[in-house]
Amino acid sequence: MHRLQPPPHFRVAPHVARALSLHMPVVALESTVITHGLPRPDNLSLAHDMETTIQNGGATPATVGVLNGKVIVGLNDAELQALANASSPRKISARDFGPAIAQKATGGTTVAGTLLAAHRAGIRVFATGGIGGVHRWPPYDVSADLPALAWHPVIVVCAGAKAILDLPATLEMLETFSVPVVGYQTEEFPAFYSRESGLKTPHHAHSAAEVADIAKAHWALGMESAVLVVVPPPSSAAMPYDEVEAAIQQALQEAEQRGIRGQASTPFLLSRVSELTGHASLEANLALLKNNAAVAAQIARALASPPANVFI
Ligand code: PSU
Ligand code: MN
Repeated sequence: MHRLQPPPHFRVAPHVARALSLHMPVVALESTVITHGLPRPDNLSLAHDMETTIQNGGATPATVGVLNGKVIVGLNDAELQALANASSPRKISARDFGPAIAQKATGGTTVAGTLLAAHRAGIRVFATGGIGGVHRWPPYDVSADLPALAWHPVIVVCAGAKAILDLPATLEMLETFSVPVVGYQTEEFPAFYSRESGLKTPHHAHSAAEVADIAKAHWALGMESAVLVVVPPPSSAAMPYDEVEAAIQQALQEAEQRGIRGQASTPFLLSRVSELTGHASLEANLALLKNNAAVAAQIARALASPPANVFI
């Protein structure tokens, strides 16, 4: 694995840089979920819980975020707190880094933004809740997460794409971008809050080691795309598909009436669905984020470990 020189304005935390230089397992985490996805104080406690889960799983967490124009890979506790409590933080996708750096802004990085930062820092595994994708309406609103998955060779562990999206169209576009979608111990493409969606995953894996083998084989071909690992939300917190879908339909209608579009769309829809489901979806969101962190730590360890017949 070649070592990359991080771009100017990047700050890779010393413990993360050390883990990377020793080829120890590292898992990147996004921060739009902290700044825009979850209400306070759940946002900060969730950020800590994900980091602890990754540490307990034997890997080093590296939460990515932008503070005063610095792209930080591996936010420390004080920095996480500053981000969680920032007033009007930006939602920073790939296109937003340049302006945020130049204007010394603060914000949470989306899946697309975190993928870019992880790739530049040399991190190969990233855990998130759900990726962005093709919106149901307007259908030309396609998240920058999708092309970012085409460009950055990172294993992304998620619970599928966010249920508010057009899931069949999102899966099609992942195929267009040559991103393998691997069901983790499932053949069903999960619908974020629900274990079922009625859609199948094109591939599946039984173990973290199998995911690592798939990614190594994919990248050995010279492919530059991500490997998307989809993990169903834990049964204890998952919601029935029909119940979520009813709330989504209503949230979509309200978004249209209120003219909510573009960057504001995903945060609005997710928080409205959370209100409409009596916060059951918030519970599911928190549970799946922690579960994805645990799976990502296992995958990072499998990816870091040398083959069994190699002695060092
Ligand atoms: N999780 C949430 N809320 C969010 C997001 C995640 O609970 O807002 C973010 C993710 O970071 C994802 C982004 O990358 O939403 C997608 O937004 P858009 O559809 O605008 O690309
Ligand atoms: Mn969008």
